[in-house]
Amino acid sequence: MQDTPTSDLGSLKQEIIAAASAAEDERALESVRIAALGKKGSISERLKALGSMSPEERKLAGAELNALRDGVSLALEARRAELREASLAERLRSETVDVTLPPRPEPAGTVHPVTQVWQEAIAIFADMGFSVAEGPHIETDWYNFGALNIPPEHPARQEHDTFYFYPRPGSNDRMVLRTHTSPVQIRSMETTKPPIRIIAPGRTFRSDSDQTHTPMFHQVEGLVIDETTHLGHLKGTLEDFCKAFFEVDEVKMRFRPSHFPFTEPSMEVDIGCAWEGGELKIGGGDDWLEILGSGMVHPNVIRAGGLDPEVYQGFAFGMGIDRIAMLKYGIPDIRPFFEADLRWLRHYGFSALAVPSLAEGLSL
Ligand code: 2NL
Repeated sequence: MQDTPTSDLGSLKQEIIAAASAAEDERALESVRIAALGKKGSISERLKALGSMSPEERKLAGAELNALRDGVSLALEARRAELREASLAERLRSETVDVTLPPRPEPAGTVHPVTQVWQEAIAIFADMGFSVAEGPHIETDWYNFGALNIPPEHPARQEHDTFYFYPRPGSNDRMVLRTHTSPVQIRSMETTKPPIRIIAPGRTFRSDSDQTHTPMFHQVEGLVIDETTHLGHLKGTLEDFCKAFFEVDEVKMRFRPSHFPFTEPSMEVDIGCAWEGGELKIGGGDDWLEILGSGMVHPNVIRAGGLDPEVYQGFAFGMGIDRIAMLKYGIPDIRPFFEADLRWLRHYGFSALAVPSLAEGLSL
């Protein structure tokens, strides 16, 4: 019941504001706004009716209606802000994300023990200032044997120890699958002016197969060459390596005289160990485990690398990655290393997210 544009303005305002307060979301509130201020809204209709009034009446009624429109607009805007804040609060409450949950799906693969130990060795030697060097798997006779002071009649060169092959049928250019990573160090000597501090981790090949040998296996060799490098440096380096690798504070070591064509003198290195309750404990004890071979680089090998043995000397060492992986992680048989059995990999594998580092731990 609308007699004049300005009748019952007070209750109209109350009605609109009550409807705005009752609106539960922004869509409902928008309907309230349209019903009041839209083209055919209750306030708009009254503003239109001003046209049929006398100028004096219109002046008074216009001021009243404008005040009503402004008041209602402010009230609607305030309610809109209130609803917006409430809906944001509700989203923040209901859409929480627990960032501490593990990723999904669960990681499926594991890091192979060979890869793990390979990376552990790199982490340890890199920390001592060594660089990593790599080279080809297919080598010439010279880089694999000749340059290493291994004479033509040496048993290692025999057909039953070494894989020989001819890249082209009927050709004389016989090649070998490298039997150790030493060729990598020879190549480094040729291209690097001392001081040289490198390790060469990689695949190696020998025609051999039983419980402890596979035709393909992995080695890491090290080479240090400078003008005054001596046996004390060799012993200190290898002692630090053993402590870091086996993650023990003290390790009993024995340097046993041996023979390699490429080193003079040559030593095999044993570490103390003990069997306790069916488990191998490394570091102390009355038993010995051979873990690597080492020595001072033979002058003939320094010369073969293009350096003057009257000026330069150094040490070298080599160890089997697969073998020290078996020792450190208690793996009894080498053959499953290369059988790709998922059950074995799940049992002996490592988390891909735990990258070995001296700061965070080698094997967490
Ligand atoms: C072992 C013994 C060894 C080397 C490897 C080497 C390399 C160059 C010069 C001299 Cl370029 N030596 N390597 C030296 C001593 C021992 O390996 O029993 N490996 C499993």
